[in-house]
Amino acid sequence: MHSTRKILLASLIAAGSLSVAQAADITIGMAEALSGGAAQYGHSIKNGFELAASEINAAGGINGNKIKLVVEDEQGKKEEAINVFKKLIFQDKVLMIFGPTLSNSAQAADPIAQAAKTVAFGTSNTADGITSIGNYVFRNSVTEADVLPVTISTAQRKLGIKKVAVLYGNDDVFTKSGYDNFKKALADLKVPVTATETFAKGDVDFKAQLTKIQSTHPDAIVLSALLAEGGPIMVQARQLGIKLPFIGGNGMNSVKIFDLAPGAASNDLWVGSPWSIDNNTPENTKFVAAYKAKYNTAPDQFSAQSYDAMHIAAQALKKVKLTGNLAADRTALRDALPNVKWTGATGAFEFTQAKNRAGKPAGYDAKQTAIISMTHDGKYIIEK
Ligand code: 1QQ
Repeated sequence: MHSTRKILLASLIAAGSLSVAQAADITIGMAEALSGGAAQYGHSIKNGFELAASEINAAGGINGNKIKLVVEDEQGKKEEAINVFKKLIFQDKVLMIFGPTLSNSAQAADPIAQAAKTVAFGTSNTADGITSIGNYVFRNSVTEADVLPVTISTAQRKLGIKKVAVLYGNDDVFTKSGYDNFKKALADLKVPVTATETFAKGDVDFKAQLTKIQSTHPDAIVLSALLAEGGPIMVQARQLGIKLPFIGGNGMNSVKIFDLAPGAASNDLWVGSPWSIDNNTPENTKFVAAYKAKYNTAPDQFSAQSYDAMHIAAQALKKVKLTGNLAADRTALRDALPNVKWTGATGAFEFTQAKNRAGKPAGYDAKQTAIISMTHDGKYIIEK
C-alpha cells in the first residue's frame, strides 16, 4: 500500500470513522441452553462452536474475515429461545443463528428466523418436523426417526430381546417424537411392548413407573428422556434391583450420564449417533485431541456436532460474496449451505432436503450413518 494511503487509513481508524476489524467480522449468533436442565448439553455445544471458530480464525478466517460469535443463553425454554432469536436477528443483526439446544425450543423459535429470512442451524435437534418449518431451517443432527430403528435392531440382534417396556417424557417435543419413533421401530421389528409409562419435565421420583414396568418382565427398557430425568431414572431403576439394559435416544447420548448415574447405575445403556469418541478417523482424532487440549475434558457427540456445524457453515461462507447488505447476505448464505459436503468429527456429511406438511420442499436434514454404542464402566463402547 502507498505510504500516504496507509497514513490516511490509520488516521481514519484512529478517528473511529473506519473500523477495519469490525467491518470484516462475520457475526454469527449462538442461542443455546447455558442454564437449567438442558445446560448439560448446551455447554458442550458451545465448546464445539468456539473450538471450530478459533481454528477457522487462526487459519486466517473466511476469505480474510474473522468469525465473531454472539453467545446467548436460551435456558432450554421456548419463550426464552424466542426472545433470544429476536435479539440476535433484529438487534445484533447476526448473519445466521446456531441453536437452539432442544427441539422443544426450536419448534417455537425457528419460525422467527424463517420469517426474518435468517438461517437457524440446529446441531442437536432430532425431533420430527423441525425442518418442515421452512427453507431457512437447517440441522446437522441426525433425527430420531433415522437413528432409533438402528439402535433397536442392533440391541435386538446383540441382546436377543423379545419384549420391552417403554418410558418417555410426554411434555417435550423431542421426548414425544422419540416415543413415536421408538413405537414405530418396535412395531416394524415385531417387538411387543409390555408396558408404556410416562413422566414430565421436572419430575424427580420415577419409582411408581419403574415398579410397574418391572412387574411386566420386559427384556429391556426403551427410554425417551433428556438427561435431567434420564439420569435419576437409571439410578432409581438400579435401586429397585432392575438390572435391565436401557435403550435410549439422543438425550441419553452424553458423557454427563456417568456423573448423573455414577458407577454401575449407568451400565448397559444403548444409544446411537454418527459420532463416537472411538471412531479413529483422522478428522475425529484431531477434534478429540484439540478439544481435550482446550477444555481439559473429553468431548461428547454434542460438541462434535457443533464443531462440525461451524465448519459446514464456514464452507458455505467461503462461497458467499458478502456485500454488507444484511438481507442479501443472509439469503446468499442460505442458498450456499445446501451444497456443502464435509467430512468432520462425525464422519461424512451432507444435507438432504425435508418437506413441509403440504409435501413441499422445506428445510434441510442431515444425511449420516449412525454408530451404536453401549455404556460400560463410564464409557460408551461401539457395538457392531
Ligand atoms: C432434541 C434433542 C435433545 C437431546 C438435544 C439436547 O435431541 O431436543 O431434539
